Amino acid sequence: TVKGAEYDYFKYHPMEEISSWMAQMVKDHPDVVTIVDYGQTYEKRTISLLKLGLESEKRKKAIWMDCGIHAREWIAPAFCQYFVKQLLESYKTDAKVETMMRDMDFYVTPVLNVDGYIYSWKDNTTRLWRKNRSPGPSGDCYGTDLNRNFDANWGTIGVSFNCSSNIYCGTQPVSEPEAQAVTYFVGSRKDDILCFLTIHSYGQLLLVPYGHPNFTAPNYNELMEVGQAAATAIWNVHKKNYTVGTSPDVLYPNSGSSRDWARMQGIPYPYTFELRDKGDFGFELPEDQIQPTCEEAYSGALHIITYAHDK
Ligand code: ING
Ligand code: ZN
Repeated sequence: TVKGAEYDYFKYHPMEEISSWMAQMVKDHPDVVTIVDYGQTYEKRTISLLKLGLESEKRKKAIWMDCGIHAREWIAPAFCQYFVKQLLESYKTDAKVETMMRDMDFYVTPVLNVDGYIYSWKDNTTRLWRKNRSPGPSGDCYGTDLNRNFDANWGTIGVSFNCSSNIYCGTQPVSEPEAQAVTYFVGSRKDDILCFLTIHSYGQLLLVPYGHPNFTAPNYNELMEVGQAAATAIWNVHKKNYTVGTSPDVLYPNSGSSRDWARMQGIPYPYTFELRDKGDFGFELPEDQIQPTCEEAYSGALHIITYAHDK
């Protein structure tokens, strides 16, 4: 296994390397980092997150971040790992990050859709797999879109009931074990979680709830303002433009997303990040763009997290 200091954050890594990196983070920072196993995939693999935080007398708030809900979006797991590395490197010298690590726990899932991620690494023909790997009702097709499977206006718009579709929403809300794991873990901590940041690619977007055009988040204006400020923070790093809005306003509507579910649970600041690029390389973002993409996205995420902490 690779020591934390030797890990190459600016390459894509297969699942086994990400798993041993997680274990290494705990070894390197035993007082700050723990691993929490909080679910199982359809193929019975463990779903794990890293919990980062400093001890506090007070009841802590929390930040949720998940990456790799969609298998082919490889830049997302790379970002979650960079995010962890940056927090761990900066809290000792950056008083603001230290305070936030005292007041809040950071729950970071580098790869949520573990089965799908492993499948996307199998060969050239599976590289662009998106969904999980559970078989459909008649066993003739595979995969549910986990970001259409959450209990948020499930099955009403921007989904397919055909299991060969990339936006197949499953047989019922939260039919999939990966969605169940998030629903249970986040649901049982919803009063403490301030931000729910779910990381995708591509498109350079910051999406706010809701994906269904008939509903508006109670703090929609605030979400838009904070999102715009985060987009400015992103722009300031490498001059990349990120568009802020709801999915129906920016692209097209959808239902059953984890972000919408989080807002319906009362979590005040849920955002979907769509990282680089805008389609030149799409899901196959070259490795030389991992570092700048992570740098700018870190700046945007930290802006949202700081706002939520300070409010
Ligand atoms: N995009 C997300 C998806 O679940 C989304 C979010 C929804 C974007 C609707 C735009 C419109 O489809 C990706 N890239 O997975
Ligand atoms: Zn996605």
